[in-house]
Amino acid sequence: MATGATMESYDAVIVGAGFSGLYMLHRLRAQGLTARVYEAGTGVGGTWYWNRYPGARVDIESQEYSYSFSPELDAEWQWSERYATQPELLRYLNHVADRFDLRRDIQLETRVETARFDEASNRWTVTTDRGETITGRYCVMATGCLSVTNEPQFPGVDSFKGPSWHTGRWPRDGVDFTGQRVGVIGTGSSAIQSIPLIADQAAQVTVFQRTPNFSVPAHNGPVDPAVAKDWAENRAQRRAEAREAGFGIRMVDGQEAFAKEATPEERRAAYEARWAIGGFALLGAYGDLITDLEANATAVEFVADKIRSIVKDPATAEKLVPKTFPIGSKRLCVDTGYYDSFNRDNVSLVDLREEPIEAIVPTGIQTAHETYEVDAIVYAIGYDAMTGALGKIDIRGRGGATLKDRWAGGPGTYLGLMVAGFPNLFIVTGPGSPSVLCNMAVAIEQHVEWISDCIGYLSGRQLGAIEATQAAQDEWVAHVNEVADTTVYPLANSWYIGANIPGKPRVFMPYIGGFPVYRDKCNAVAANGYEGFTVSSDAR
Ligand code: NA7
Repeated sequence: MATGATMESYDAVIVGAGFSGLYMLHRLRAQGLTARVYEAGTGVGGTWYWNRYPGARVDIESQEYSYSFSPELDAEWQWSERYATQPELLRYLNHVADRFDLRRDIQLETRVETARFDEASNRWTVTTDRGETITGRYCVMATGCLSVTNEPQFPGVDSFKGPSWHTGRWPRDGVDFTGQRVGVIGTGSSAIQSIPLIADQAAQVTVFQRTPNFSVPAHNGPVDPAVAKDWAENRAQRRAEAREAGFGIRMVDGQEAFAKEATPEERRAAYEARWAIGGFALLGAYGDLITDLEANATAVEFVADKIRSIVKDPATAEKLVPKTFPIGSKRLCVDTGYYDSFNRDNVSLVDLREEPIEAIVPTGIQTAHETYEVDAIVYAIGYDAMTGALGKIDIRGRGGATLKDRWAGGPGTYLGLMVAGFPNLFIVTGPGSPSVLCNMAVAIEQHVEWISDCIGYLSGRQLGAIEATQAAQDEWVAHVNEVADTTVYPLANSWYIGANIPGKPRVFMPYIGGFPVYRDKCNAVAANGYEGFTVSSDAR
């Protein structure tokens, strides 16, 4: 592995070797371009490399949460479960890296520290924590939406005498909780997936909940042979259906029917049917659930009743019922036995609204009411989402302007793909694109293909740089907000609006106009000679 002061140049530097970076490398190489990928982990896989906590699995059906670009890859890979586990997803991404011979252009255990645009050469100079300096005509940030952990800031956090882990930085060899008293802080998707499994092992689990979340059953299990057969026979069609669905997920494809127009009996039947299917299906029950608060409230009531019927202790059940935000406005959690965990003798719930955490002390977690003694702490407290990873790199564009300063009031992009003042810098699933509100596999493929086509367009015409215009960017940002405001999404204090990170500007980051609408817009922009961008040759 190359270390020390080198100065290599490539067509593209790609940051990150997860779902995005792997496909980006594959596409650019297929175009005859040279690329270098830097990856901080000791292996490829991104999200699925880092998130090894018990129960970590995808919340979209495995068949759909995978690359579609290679029919051969699709045909040879068999998913074992309806919702693949983290180890299986990591095996898949490693298989992709091997199958397409990607590893020779990926440098692991290397973190990119700076990226600077040189206006004279129209190239990016990138430096790493290993002391390397390389240049690339293009720089692609494939850094992930949920890759920078929200670190615990509680007073005394370092004083705890036992082990503690963030779910997003789980040890490779796993953790044995046998006989231990475990405190889990947070009740997002990571906590909801891991609590039932930790409870299977530990002597006692105390769950510290600041805000209850909506969770629906996964009904996970081995892939139904009929589903596998259907996919094998109709794969192209199924993939096309996912790409035409608003969220890039077939089961949440928009319904014509509206909850507000249905009778209570019809609604109950529709919700029951979708609860029985499991996963995000519930949100697809009616077309007005994410746009109309009254309609949304009918689904809230349905799930609240489910929680009350599953959790035997009424006081605990009531604490678990979300009351402060519409269903779906924070990412719906998909669980296996979460609510039922609270019927176990060894699981208890602490409501942080009643007794906030005051400090972490050597023996445990101290709230306003008491000190809960634990042997281990699991911080399931989420991520600095969507902009966190970009904020960790010192990115400087035209005139030496930093991305950090440009985004001080919230991230501005054109189509989530590029930022005015930062020529030739591409972001995969950046803020302002459907990203986390879409099946990430679908969103990533579309972005990678758009970016590689754009790079092909530029190199085919000997053009040196592409840059979003400020006017196009401003218009897009306004549109992203305008669309968000037609939905219930902005009503939640979610990581979609940066509410989980103290001091982060509150801006609704993903684009909720629907994947097909967004894709068509991106395609039209490209077809019109990259409308909203300026393209220029080197000789200026
Ligand atoms: P999330 O969804 O951001 O959940 C984090 C949880 O941690 C959530 O319940 C937070 O409560 C809680 N939290 C965060 N900070 C604190 C502090 N300081 N004190 C107490 N509780 C806190 O992250 P996940 O990892 O579960 O899931 C991320 C995504 O991964 C998920 O949406 C899927 O897409 C997969 P809050 O709600 O902010 O009150």
